[in-house]
Amino acid sequence: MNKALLIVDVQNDFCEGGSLEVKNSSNIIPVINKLIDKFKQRSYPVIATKDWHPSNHRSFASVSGGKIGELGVLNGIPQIWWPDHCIQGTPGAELHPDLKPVDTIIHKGSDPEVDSYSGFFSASGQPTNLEDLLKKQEIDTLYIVGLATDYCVKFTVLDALSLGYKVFVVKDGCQGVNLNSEDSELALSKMKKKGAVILPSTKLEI
Ligand code: VGL
Ligand code: ZN
Repeated sequence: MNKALLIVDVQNDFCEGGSLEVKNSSNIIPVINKLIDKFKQRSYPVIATKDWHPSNHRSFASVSGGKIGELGVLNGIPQIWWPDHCIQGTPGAELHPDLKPVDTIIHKGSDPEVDSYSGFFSASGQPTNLEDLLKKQEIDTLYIVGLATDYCVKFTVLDALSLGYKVFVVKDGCQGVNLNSEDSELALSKMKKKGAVILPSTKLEI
Protein backbone atom coordinates (compact mmCIF):
# COMPACT_ATOMS: atom_id res chain seq x y z
CA MET A 1 0.00 0.00 0.00
CA ASN A 2 1.33 3.42 -0.98
CA LYS A 3 -0.18 6.17 1.08
CA ALA A 4 -0.47 9.93 0.73
CA LEU A 5 -1.92 12.72 2.83
CA LEU A 6 -4.28 15.00 0.91
CA ILE A 7 -5.05 18.36 2.52
CA VAL A 8 -8.01 20.11 0.93
CA ASP A 9 -8.20 23.92 0.68
CA VAL A 10 -6.74 24.96 4.07
CA GLN A 11 -6.51 28.53 2.76
CA ASN A 12 -6.85 31.83 4.57
CA ASP A 13 -10.20 32.70 3.00
CA PHE A 14 -11.75 29.53 4.47
CA CYS A 15 -10.15 30.09 7.88
CA GLU A 16 -11.16 32.46 10.69
CA GLY A 17 -11.24 36.05 9.41
CA GLY A 18 -11.42 34.93 5.76
CA SER A 19 -14.09 35.93 3.25
CA LEU A 20 -15.70 32.47 3.30
CA GLU A 21 -14.83 31.66 6.88
CA VAL A 22 -15.51 28.14 8.13
CA LYS A 23 -16.26 28.38 11.85
CA ASN A 24 -13.74 26.62 14.15
CA SER A 25 -11.47 25.90 11.23
CA SER A 26 -8.35 26.76 13.26
CA ASN A 27 -8.99 23.63 15.40
CA ILE A 28 -7.99 21.43 12.49
CA ILE A 29 -4.53 22.98 11.96
CA PRO A 30 -2.69 21.23 14.84
CA VAL A 31 -4.37 17.93 13.89
CA ILE A 32 -3.20 18.29 10.28
CA ASN A 33 0.30 19.38 11.33
CA LYS A 34 0.70 16.18 13.37
CA LEU A 35 -0.34 14.16 10.33
CA ILE A 36 2.12 16.08 8.12
CA ASP A 37 4.90 15.16 10.57
CA LYS A 38 3.89 11.48 10.60
CA PHE A 39 3.65 11.22 6.82
CA LYS A 40 6.98 13.01 6.31
CA GLN A 41 8.69 10.74 8.85
CA ARG A 42 7.65 7.81 6.68
CA SER A 43 8.51 9.61 3.42
CA TYR A 44 4.87 9.47 2.30
CA PRO A 45 3.81 12.36 0.02
CA VAL A 46 1.92 15.31 1.47
CA ILE A 47 -0.27 17.04 -1.13
CA ALA A 48 -2.45 20.13 -0.69
CA THR A 49 -5.18 21.45 -2.97
CA LYS A 50 -5.85 25.15 -3.42
CA ASP A 51 -9.07 26.70 -4.59
CA TRP A 52 -7.56 29.07 -7.17
CA HIS A 53 -10.11 31.37 -8.74
CA PRO A 54 -9.65 34.26 -11.15
CA SER A 55 -11.31 37.47 -9.85
CA ASN A 56 -14.11 37.08 -12.42
CA HIS A 57 -15.03 33.56 -11.31
CA ARG A 58 -18.72 32.97 -11.91
CA SER A 59 -19.28 31.12 -8.62
CA PHE A 60 -18.92 34.55 -7.02
CA ALA A 61 -22.25 36.22 -6.21
CA SER A 62 -20.57 39.53 -7.13
CA VAL A 63 -19.88 38.29 -10.66
CA SER A 64 -23.04 36.33 -11.41
CA GLY A 65 -25.47 38.65 -9.61
CA GLY A 66 -26.91 35.93 -7.34
CA LYS A 67 -27.39 36.13 -3.59
CA ILE A 68 -24.66 34.71 -1.35
CA GLY A 69 -25.60 31.21 -0.12
CA GLU A 70 -28.43 30.78 -2.63
CA LEU A 71 -28.63 28.12 -5.28
CA GLY A 72 -28.56 29.11 -8.94
CA VAL A 73 -27.41 27.60 -12.22
CA LEU A 74 -24.03 28.11 -13.89
CA ASN A 75 -23.74 26.85 -17.47
CA GLY A 76 -26.44 24.26 -16.82
CA ILE A 77 -24.93 23.04 -13.54
CA PRO A 78 -26.46 23.81 -10.09
CA GLN A 79 -24.27 26.38 -8.34
CA ILE A 80 -24.27 28.00 -4.91
CA TRP A 81 -23.26 31.67 -5.09
CA TRP A 82 -20.28 32.38 -2.86
CA PRO A 83 -18.59 35.53 -1.62
CA ASP A 84 -15.37 36.34 -3.53
CA HIS A 85 -12.74 33.93 -2.21
CA CYS A 86 -9.34 32.38 -2.96
CA ILE A 87 -8.52 34.80 -5.76
CA GLN A 88 -5.26 33.80 -7.45
CA GLY A 89 -2.23 35.52 -5.96
CA THR A 90 -4.08 37.17 -3.03
CA PRO A 91 -3.34 36.49 0.68
CA GLY A 92 -6.76 34.83 0.99
CA ALA A 93 -5.66 32.13 -1.43
CA GLU A 94 -2.51 31.27 0.54
CA LEU A 95 -2.39 28.20 2.74
CA HIS A 96 -2.90 29.00 6.44
CA PRO A 97 0.41 30.38 7.76
CA ASP A 98 0.48 27.86 10.66
CA LEU A 99 0.21 24.88 8.33
CA LYS A 100 3.50 23.01 7.97
CA PRO A 101 5.02 22.87 4.47
CA VAL A 102 3.60 20.40 1.96
CA ASP A 103 5.34 18.62 -0.95
CA THR A 104 2.98 19.50 -3.81
CA ILE A 105 0.13 21.92 -4.44
CA ILE A 106 -2.70 21.14 -6.85
CA HIS A 107 -4.70 24.13 -8.13
CA LYS A 108 -8.38 23.92 -9.03
CA GLY A 109 -11.21 26.28 -9.98
CA SER A 110 -9.15 28.39 -12.40
CA ASP A 111 -11.70 28.33 -15.24
CA PRO A 112 -13.97 31.35 -14.60
CA GLU A 113 -16.99 29.51 -16.08
CA VAL A 114 -16.87 26.31 -13.97
CA ASP A 115 -16.60 25.58 -10.25
CA SER A 116 -14.42 22.80 -8.94
CA TYR A 117 -15.12 21.52 -5.45
CA SER A 118 -13.26 18.28 -6.09
CA GLY A 119 -9.47 18.18 -6.17
CA PHE A 120 -9.72 15.68 -9.06
CA PHE A 121 -12.27 17.12 -11.53
CA SER A 122 -14.14 20.36 -12.17
CA ALA A 123 -17.94 20.33 -12.17
CA SER A 124 -17.76 19.87 -15.97
CA GLY A 125 -15.36 16.94 -15.67
CA GLN A 126 -12.01 18.60 -16.50
CA PRO A 127 -9.25 16.81 -14.59
CA THR A 128 -6.67 18.60 -12.43
CA ASN A 129 -3.12 17.23 -12.15
CA LEU A 130 -3.98 15.26 -9.03
CA GLU A 131 -4.70 11.84 -10.51
CA ASP A 132 -1.58 11.95 -12.70
CA LEU A 133 0.53 12.86 -9.69
CA LEU A 134 -0.90 10.00 -7.62
CA LYS A 135 -0.45 7.53 -10.48
CA LYS A 136 3.20 8.54 -10.94
CA GLN A 137 3.83 7.86 -7.26
CA GLU A 138 1.73 4.66 -7.34
CA ILE A 139 -0.46 5.90 -4.52
CA ASP A 140 -3.49 3.73 -3.80
CA THR A 141 -4.53 4.94 -0.34
CA LEU A 142 -5.47 8.50 0.60
CA TYR A 143 -5.87 10.11 4.00
CA ILE A 144 -8.01 13.19 3.42
CA VAL A 145 -8.45 16.26 5.67
CA GLY A 146 -9.31 19.93 5.20
CA LEU A 147 -12.04 22.39 4.33
CA ALA A 148 -14.84 22.19 3.86
CA THR A 149 -16.34 18.85 4.91
CA ASP A 150 -19.62 19.56 3.11
CA TYR A 151 -18.10 20.86 -0.17
CA CYS A 152 -14.53 20.35 -1.29
CA VAL A 153 -13.66 17.52 1.10
CA LYS A 154 -16.87 15.69 0.21
CA PHE A 155 -16.46 15.98 -3.56
CA THR A 156 -12.75 15.12 -3.41
CA VAL A 157 -13.48 12.01 -1.31
CA LEU A 158 -16.34 10.86 -3.58
CA ASP A 159 -14.18 11.25 -6.72
CA ALA A 160 -11.27 9.43 -5.02
CA LEU A 161 -13.61 6.53 -4.22
CA SER A 162 -14.97 6.41 -7.79
CA LEU A 163 -11.40 6.34 -9.07
CA GLY A 164 -10.73 3.28 -6.89
CA TYR A 165 -8.62 4.73 -4.08
CA LYS A 166 -8.91 3.43 -0.56
CA VAL A 167 -9.97 6.53 1.39
CA PHE A 168 -9.67 7.43 5.05
CA VAL A 169 -11.28 10.70 6.18
CA VAL A 170 -9.78 12.06 9.39
CA LYS A 171 -12.80 13.64 11.02
CA ASP A 172 -11.07 16.03 13.44
CA GLY A 173 -8.90 17.20 10.53
CA CYS A 174 -11.99 18.48 8.68
CA GLN A 175 -14.50 21.27 9.29
CA GLY A 176 -17.67 22.18 7.39
CA VAL A 177 -19.43 25.34 6.18
CA ASN A 178 -22.85 24.07 7.35
CA LEU A 179 -25.15 26.43 5.45
CA ASN A 180 -27.63 23.98 7.01
CA SER A 181 -26.54 22.77 10.43
CA GLU A 182 -26.45 19.08 9.49
CA ASP A 183 -24.57 19.41 6.20
CA SER A 184 -21.25 18.08 7.51
CA GLU A 185 -22.80 15.05 9.19
CA LEU A 186 -24.79 14.30 6.02
CA ALA A 187 -21.64 14.66 3.94
CA LEU A 188 -19.71 12.26 6.20
CA SER A 189 -22.58 9.72 6.05
CA LYS A 190 -22.55 9.87 2.25
CA MET A 191 -18.76 9.42 2.10
CA LYS A 192 -19.06 6.43 4.45
CA LYS A 193 -21.88 4.92 2.41
CA LYS A 194 -19.73 5.15 -0.72
CA GLY A 195 -16.86 3.34 1.02
CA ALA A 196 -14.73 5.88 2.89
CA VAL A 197 -13.50 5.02 6.37
CA ILE A 198 -14.25 7.92 8.73
CA LEU A 199 -12.05 7.99 11.81
CA PRO A 200 -10.56 10.32 14.42
CA SER A 201 -6.84 11.13 14.20
CA THR A 202 -6.29 9.27 17.50
CA LYS A 203 -7.31 6.01 15.79
CA LEU A 204 -5.11 6.50 12.78
CA GLU A 205 -2.47 3.91 12.08
CA ILE A 206 -0.11 4.57 9.21
C1 VGL B 1 -15.16 25.54 -1.18
C2 VGL B 1 -17.07 26.78 -1.47
C3 VGL B 1 -16.55 27.37 -2.59
C4 VGL B 1 -14.41 24.53 -0.36
C5 VGL B 1 -14.61 26.12 -2.31
O1 VGL B 1 -13.16 24.54 -0.38
O2 VGL B 1 -15.07 23.71 0.33
N1 VGL B 1 -16.39 25.87 -0.78
N2 VGL B 1 -15.31 27.04 -3.00
ZN1 ZN C 1 -14.30 28.19 -4.52
